[in-house]
Amino acid sequence: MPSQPASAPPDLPSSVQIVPGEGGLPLVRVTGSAGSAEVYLHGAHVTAWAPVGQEPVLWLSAASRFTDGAAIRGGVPICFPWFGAKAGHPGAPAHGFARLLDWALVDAREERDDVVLTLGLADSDATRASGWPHPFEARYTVTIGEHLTLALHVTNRGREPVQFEAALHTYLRVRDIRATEVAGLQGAPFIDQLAGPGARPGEHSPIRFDAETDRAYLGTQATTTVHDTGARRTITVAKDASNSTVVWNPWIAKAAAMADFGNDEWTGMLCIETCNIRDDAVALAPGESRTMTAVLSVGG
Ligand code: TA6
Repeated sequence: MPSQPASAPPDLPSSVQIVPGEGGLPLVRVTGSAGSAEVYLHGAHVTAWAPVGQEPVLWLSAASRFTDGAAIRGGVPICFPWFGAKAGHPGAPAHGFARLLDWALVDAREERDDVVLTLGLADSDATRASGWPHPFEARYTVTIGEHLTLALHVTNRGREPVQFEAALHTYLRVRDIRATEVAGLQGAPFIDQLAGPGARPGEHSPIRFDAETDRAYLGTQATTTVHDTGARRTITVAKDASNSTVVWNPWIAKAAAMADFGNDEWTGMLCIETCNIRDDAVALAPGESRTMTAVLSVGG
């Protein structure tokens, strides 16, 4: 998909550099006093984050593509303005166009121990060509430090009401998914995306993994805690203005079926996705905005 017109990058603080990344794609490299990160303008895609003193928190496939028209495999893909396949548009890209387009770096600044990047995307011939004709403006604020805060702010710039889905499709690194437990979603009903429509009743125990797992929890604002027992650490994903959480691990067969996913990489990752999808899709009146936020933290 053609890129958005590049805008002049802002003045950059010394903690921020724009360098050629994988595939020659522009990469914003952040080395802050409390944490470091890498963000590609392609998809406004955060591909790495680590608080100072911590192992990397995000997972990135060694087989990922870094080319126009393809999503980076890992990090935090932005799924917008739809999640999964676009109903009635078999040719539309899965998970929307936001992760396939170049975003503009609108601002970069230091705020105490954090570095705050703001990236922007607006409607264009490319977005309208994907079967979503709506004027919009998106701002994505990435705050890098002891925590990683991701805030997706969408404004309806059209004269008609609009409805959209959004997901911060976060790939977390874990030592071994088979020794990992997810707490916080107990009791929340979920749709098992592998078993077709219809919500399953909530479960009373934390989630453990022994097969491909693809669950959409709807109507929940809960913080999710990943207990990575192999690494003896926890990763929490708190959220604001998000009513859905997706939990996904492809396991063996699905991993082997993806060209941009190493056959053995499934053991080292888990997606905890901060979303508004399906019944939780967002409706905006003309001129109205909504911000969905995820906050990632690492604990002992
Ligand atoms: O969020 C889970 C999911 O919808 C899975 O069904 C799987 O398709 C995954 O997203 C990855 O999708 P992608 O289009 O990035 O390959």
